[in-house]
Amino acid sequence: FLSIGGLLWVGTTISAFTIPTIPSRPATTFTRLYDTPENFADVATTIADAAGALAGKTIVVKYGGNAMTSPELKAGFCQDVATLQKLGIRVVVVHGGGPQINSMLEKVGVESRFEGGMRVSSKEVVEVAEMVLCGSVNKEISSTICSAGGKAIGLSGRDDSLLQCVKKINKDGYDLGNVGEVEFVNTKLLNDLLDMGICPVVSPIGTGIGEEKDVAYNVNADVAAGRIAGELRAARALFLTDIAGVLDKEMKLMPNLSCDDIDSLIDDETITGGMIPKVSYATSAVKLGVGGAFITDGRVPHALLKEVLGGGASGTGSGG
Ligand code: X2W
Repeated sequence: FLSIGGLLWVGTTISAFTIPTIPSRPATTFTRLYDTPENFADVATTIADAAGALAGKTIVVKYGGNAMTSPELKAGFCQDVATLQKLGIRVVVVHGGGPQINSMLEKVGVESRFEGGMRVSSKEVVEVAEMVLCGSVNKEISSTICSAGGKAIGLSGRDDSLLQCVKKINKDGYDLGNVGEVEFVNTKLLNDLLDMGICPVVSPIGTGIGEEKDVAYNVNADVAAGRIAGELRAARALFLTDIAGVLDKEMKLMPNLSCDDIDSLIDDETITGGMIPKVSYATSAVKLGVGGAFITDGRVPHALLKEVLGGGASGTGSGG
């Protein structure tokens, strides 16, 4: 046969072929990974053990709006999700977007306020929340995970009745409007996607039940994540936020909390505002059988990977 450039001449047919090349990198810029950290073997072993323990298992990650502040953090988070997927860990992302909803409400001149960590939600507020969460925030996260080499699909809690809600009745008596309490989670949909190697990226807008099935509910993203983790009996629930973890009254981190500690910490106002739903629903997830729930500082670059593979929690953990 005759070979000219990239064409291989065989008999009467010409077919394209590629000449195998060995990729070369200039010695000055290329360092073998194992030449870099002195404790490479320790690092590799820690990562392998953590990944091995979670391979084939499900983790639910709440990605809060306050942890999405910079494009670098967002890209790092999505890259971490893709990396965990490559290691065979089944990842569900439940995102928030409180600050993003605030700025859109401001733009359109609609007022809103929070009570006990929940946004009081008129129909108008829910419309804006749905537009922001299911539109720009959700699609940006799912597409960035895909461009980082992962597989993700963005879903609203209204898609295939994923998050079925009733109106949340506030124990202090004020009307929260269309804020949803999640009654049922369509775990089959999530498990089917996970079985296909896809990461569901869920925005916390829920659907009503029965006669109310056309009603949209605004669900606090911590509530949605805690309920999803609990119903999936996930190995772990992680809440990425903009604080080091749960702090005591002297603003010192409480690294471990048991489910029994929570009520008294809320009653004596150590835990307040937006930390209340986070801690309460992390606790109920653990009570439903989730292996452990962790509240972590999402402002740390690659917080997710560090938390899952880094050999220990950095924020507040409960249950394992
Ligand atoms: C939240 C949903 C978004 C959310 C809201 O309207 O802000 C309720 O409070 P973060 O970023 O996790 O705070 N819904 C009822 O929870 O976002």
